[in-house]
Amino acid sequence: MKLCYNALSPFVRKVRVTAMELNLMDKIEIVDSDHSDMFKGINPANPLGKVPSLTLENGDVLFDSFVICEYLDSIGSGPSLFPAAGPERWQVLTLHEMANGMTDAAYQRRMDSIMPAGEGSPSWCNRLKLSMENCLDEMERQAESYGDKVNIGTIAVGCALGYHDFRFGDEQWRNGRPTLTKWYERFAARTSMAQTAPA
Ligand SMILES: N[C@@H](CCC(=O)N[C@@H](CS)C(=O)NCC(=O)O)C(=O)O
Repeated sequence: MKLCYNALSPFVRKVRVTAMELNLMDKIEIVDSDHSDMFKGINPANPLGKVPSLTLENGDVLFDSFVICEYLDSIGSGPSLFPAAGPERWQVLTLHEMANGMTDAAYQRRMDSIMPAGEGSPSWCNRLKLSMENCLDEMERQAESYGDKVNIGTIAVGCALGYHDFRFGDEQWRNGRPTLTKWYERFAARTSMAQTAPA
């Protein structure tokens, strides 16, 4: 399988963490994305122009990161990262969606900051920042319940916080969020997280 990839993308990171937790990395070939023209998109295999995408042996192309993670879960060894049924499934998928949405808001803010002069929107970026802060507050309320769970929800939270540190480290999300801080310290030390951290 070929994973179209970018070393700094938090969405690609989520896929790599998932693949490592499921012992699948040796079945995945990494293909670099195309950065020749960011305005045409960085991945020709995906009509949206985004990474990640996963090209299967039969030529089928999967995206986005959530679909790829669920596919990997269906073929991996190791405990499933997607609860099969019942309330736990919906809790984990909703947690994934919150963390992924926070990552998406952070990514949009980052893109806005590198747009040509005059093309950004400070008021829209403030809205995105508020959404990120609300998600962090909700994560702080929930963090006790994350415990040592490794599932697609907690992986997405780990990648969201890692991306926050990477792009918005000066905003210091740890301030006033001791439970989340403690949880993240442990989670970020997992081999899958440590080996995929953006440099
Ligand atoms: N919802 C998508 C988001 C993917 C995404 O936004 N990827 C960014 C990199 S972090 C990208 O490829 N951006 C390039 C572009 O939009 O041209 C997913 O979960 O895979």
